[in-house]
Amino acid sequence: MRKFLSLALTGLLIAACSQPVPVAQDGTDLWLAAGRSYEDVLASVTTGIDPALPAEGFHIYDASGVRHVDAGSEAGLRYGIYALQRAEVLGQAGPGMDLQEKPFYDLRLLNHWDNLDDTVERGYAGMSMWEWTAADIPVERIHHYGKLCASVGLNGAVLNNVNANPLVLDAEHIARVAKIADILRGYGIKTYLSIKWTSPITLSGLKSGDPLDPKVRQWWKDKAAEIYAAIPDFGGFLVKANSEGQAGPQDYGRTHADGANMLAEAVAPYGGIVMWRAFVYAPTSPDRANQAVEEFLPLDGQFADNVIIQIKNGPVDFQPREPFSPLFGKLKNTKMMMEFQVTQEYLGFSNHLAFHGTTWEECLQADTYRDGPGSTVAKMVTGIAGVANTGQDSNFCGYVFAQANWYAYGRLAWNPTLSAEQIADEWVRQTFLKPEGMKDAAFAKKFVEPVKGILMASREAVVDYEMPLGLHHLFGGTHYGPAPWERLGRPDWTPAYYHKADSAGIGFDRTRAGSGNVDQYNEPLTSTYNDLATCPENLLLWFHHLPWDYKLSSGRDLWDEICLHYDRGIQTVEGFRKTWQGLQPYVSPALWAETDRKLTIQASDARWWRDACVGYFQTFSGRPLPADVEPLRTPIDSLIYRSIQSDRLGMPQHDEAGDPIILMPRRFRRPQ
Ligand code: GCW
Repeated sequence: MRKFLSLALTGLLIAACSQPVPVAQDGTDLWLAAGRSYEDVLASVTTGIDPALPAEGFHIYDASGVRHVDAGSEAGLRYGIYALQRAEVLGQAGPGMDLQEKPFYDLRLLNHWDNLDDTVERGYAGMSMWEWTAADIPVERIHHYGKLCASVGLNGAVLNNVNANPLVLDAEHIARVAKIADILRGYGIKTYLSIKWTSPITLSGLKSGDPLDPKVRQWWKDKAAEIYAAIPDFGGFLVKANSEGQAGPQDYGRTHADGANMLAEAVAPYGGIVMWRAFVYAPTSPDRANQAVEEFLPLDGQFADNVIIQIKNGPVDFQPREPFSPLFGKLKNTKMMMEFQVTQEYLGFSNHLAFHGTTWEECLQADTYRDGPGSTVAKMVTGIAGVANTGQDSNFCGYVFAQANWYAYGRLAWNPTLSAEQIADEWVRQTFLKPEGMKDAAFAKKFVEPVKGILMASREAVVDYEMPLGLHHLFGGTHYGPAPWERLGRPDWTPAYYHKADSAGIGFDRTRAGSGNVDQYNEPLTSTYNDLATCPENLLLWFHHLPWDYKLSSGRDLWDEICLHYDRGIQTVEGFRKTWQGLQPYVSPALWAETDRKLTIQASDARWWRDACVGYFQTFSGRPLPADVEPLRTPIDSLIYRSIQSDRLGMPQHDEAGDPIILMPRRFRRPQ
């Protein structure tokens, strides 16, 4: 008996000892958490600058038992060392390693929508990471940011919001920006600024902003000289003009080309560029999705060489799913640049787990057919920008899984042909430390694979519970929660403009019989989208207005299918929660608890979305929910016209249980 007991105890002890012990981490290292430090990797190799290599390219190889990293420049060398560090973590740096790379795009930028009062437009990770209002710049954080950008190959940062404050160009701010640029330069990052069109008027009292007025032209030339005196390698300007109330050349009867070329002339002597945004739309247009092509196609070929048109991935505005912007397939004699949104303005802020690797892969790989088959969006653009999700939070992004989008963006900017799955794999292995006492293979199987599974399914889950089958822009004012009922105010800012639900059906008719948006695409896409038989189902209601009983490929009615998608979104997030519960033994308690809370919120928000959208659309369809979906949690009468309580900075509030704190409609609220 005694012998049996001692054997059993030994067994228990062995079992206890082989339990993985999670390593404590708080997410502040982001994806540089695992592996050797940059300095250690650098010290362990022989480096050399080889002018024959591309400027930002590198070559890692072994010769006579020595590991070499050669590069075309200091920046290339840095990328090479980080590539080696990553390869080590991924187990791809064994003897005989031979890796030669160069970036696909020369321009790989982050756009910070940071305001000079330190608020961040669509920022969900605290106030501006540049700390504009503080006495001095946050040196340490900027170094950290520089390392993170360099580690994924990003080489440019626009520091301020496209809704720009003219004061960013006054002497005091230029001096401050120069200090930031001095740090970023050390990481191969160029500094850029967004400008306000009316700056000459506000800053120097000029009477006009007419781009053909010699005084205005001279003002910008002088301003460029002043900036370049302080920042010799300044990158140039990003411009939002004649868009959402911002002034622009059209106010003076001039074109986008007149405006962009004037600025281009001012920065050209210094090698600067102008990134001119194509995000323009007027409330009077019957289809917002048509307007970029309508405004920019007639100007094709009229832009100066150092102007690049920056185009959002979709024709409306960073929705959970949009087709690619047709402009990518139309401009032939104008440089184009991609604008992705890393910050999750429409995908649950920093509360929802929504990995954009798949969103961007879908867009970059889409075929525009501009120059025949194989004219992918990735090949049409010559640069890439991502609206950053960074803030003062110690982990930069609000929480650990939001960092995956910064990482994915950087990796795709370096190589747009990488797969989302590979990027997800890399990010998980670099970000989460393997528990002590756990074998690599066990970690891969028990942790990396399931987390990768969550990442890969996450964006589609958001599409399902927010706006499936091509529905879009069903948001309330803050762009967090659902408000399909909203129809007051500027029409193209209301959900009703986009879903067009009525008793006959739902969806935006962009066919030839409708807004004609399909004609902005090249064949065969025009026909594919126009024809119901070939239109991809995930874009069905983007391009078509269909009756509730329209039969889908599943054999089910549209109404049932809509309900099933919303339900699937909820169930997928419930699946993420369950998976995450099971991963607790492998993750730092801090990171585990943070993500657990976020997933709880996400699951509750998913139900709120479903209740609001299905409940509201049901008032038109008049049909019951299909039998196999979860019943609505809250009846539509208790949700309609209601929104979530938000804090001063617009961050949504949830209660202890993770449920959204829903406010009574304004007119029902008691007077204070
Ligand atoms: O997505 C919309 C946002 C605005 C933003 C604008 C833009 C910076 O809601 O906050 O303004 O697009 O991209 O200019």
